[in-house]
Amino acid sequence: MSTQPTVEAAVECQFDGLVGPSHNFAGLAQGNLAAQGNAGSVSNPRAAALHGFAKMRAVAEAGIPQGWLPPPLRPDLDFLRGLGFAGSTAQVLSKAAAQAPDMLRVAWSASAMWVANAATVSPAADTADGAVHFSPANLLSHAHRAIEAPSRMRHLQAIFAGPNFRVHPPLAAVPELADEGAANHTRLGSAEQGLHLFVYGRHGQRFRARQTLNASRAVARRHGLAEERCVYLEQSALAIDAGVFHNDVIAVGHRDLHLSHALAYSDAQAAKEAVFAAAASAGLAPPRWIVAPEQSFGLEQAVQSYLFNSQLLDGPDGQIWLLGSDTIAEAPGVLAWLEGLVSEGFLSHFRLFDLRQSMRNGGGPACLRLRVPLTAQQRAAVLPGAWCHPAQLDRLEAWVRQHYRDRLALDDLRDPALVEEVLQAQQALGDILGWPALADAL
Ligand code: SUG
Repeated sequence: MSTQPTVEAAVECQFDGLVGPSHNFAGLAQGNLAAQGNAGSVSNPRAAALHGFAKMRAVAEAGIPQGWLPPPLRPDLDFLRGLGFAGSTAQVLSKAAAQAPDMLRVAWSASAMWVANAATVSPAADTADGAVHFSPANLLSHAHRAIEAPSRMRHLQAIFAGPNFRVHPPLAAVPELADEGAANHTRLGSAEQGLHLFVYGRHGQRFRARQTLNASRAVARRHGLAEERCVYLEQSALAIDAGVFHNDVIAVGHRDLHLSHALAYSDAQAAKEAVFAAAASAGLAPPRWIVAPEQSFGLEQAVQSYLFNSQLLDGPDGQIWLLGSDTIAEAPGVLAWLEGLVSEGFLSHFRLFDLRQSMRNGGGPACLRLRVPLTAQQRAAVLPGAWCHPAQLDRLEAWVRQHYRDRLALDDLRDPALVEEVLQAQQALGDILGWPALADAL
């Protein structure tokens, strides 16, 4: 169903992924140096979730509409049963642990917390039918991420229901259409007019690219974006090999500001020219395109600090501020460059947060949020429980303190008691969200 294009300006809302109770370090993500380096270490799901709330609270307190997206129920027992592990839950877990321990870890992964990979979102102002479009990512590059797609689609359908929204199915799960969602997409421009930067990759020498050009083009097409407003940029294979598994590890943009490292794109000059040409033909002002030169810091420091995985947010003064990971403070060259952005007036200020539980799996501030531009009318149509007003955040925090462990080792994943614990938590979470079907919606 379509609505007339709206003239009311949308505000960019932030929807953060709630860290699931089975947050663990399984080393499943190829090309993600942090995840690989921390494989097998003991995680703290409770701290991970509480870190996330501190970030959400700060954003909400800054006057930015903040929402949350629930984790899917883990383990994905249907996935394990589909692999031929039969019997009771305890039997499925023990057989999988003995015969396919990697698949047991896949089934338990809490990777859905990184909702920048949940979907690509297009605001109503940019779509042909005037609806807000969502394409859940098929996350085909990894089994532990691909199993997120069906539940993600159902969660989005429940939270963004009705004629204002159009939630598509994920693209077909074939390698040619591998799609990792908004982590490889940036919208520049104003609330009324946007330019869409889609970034795809080619395999590096060391690591595979995760996003295909075909997928990006298909998402733009099915969302009804004007062709001349879409630019397709190739990620540099050098960056992929240095641990830039998604483009949001090396570039970030908001409104008219785009920050990237000199080695982000395969041809930096051509990328800039393509964006400027598209802006000119769309009648948009050229963006402020700021590139960190290699002399300031290299790819290694960019990846370790996760500077470009920061959130760029609107301040009350109309200026943009940056919310980053506190690992930035450990990289002097990166910090100095960031301070330069403030002194030169590109940013009003920055704030750094401890997100180390997520960071140890390669997920920074920007990975943890999905940007959804919404008008007031569209915001009113969102499932109310998905908004983070202070009382809702208090409820969620109390829920985490009641249900989450502060220590999870990979060995715990064979424990049937954990399955029961997580199921109870999910049932309670469905009530908090106002969508009791959550616990059944695998
Ligand atoms: O897909 N880590 C995620 C991190 C995703 C970060 N998202 C963005 N950059 N937008 C990934 O690599 C680690 C799970 C593990 O290894 O157990 C993981 O999946």
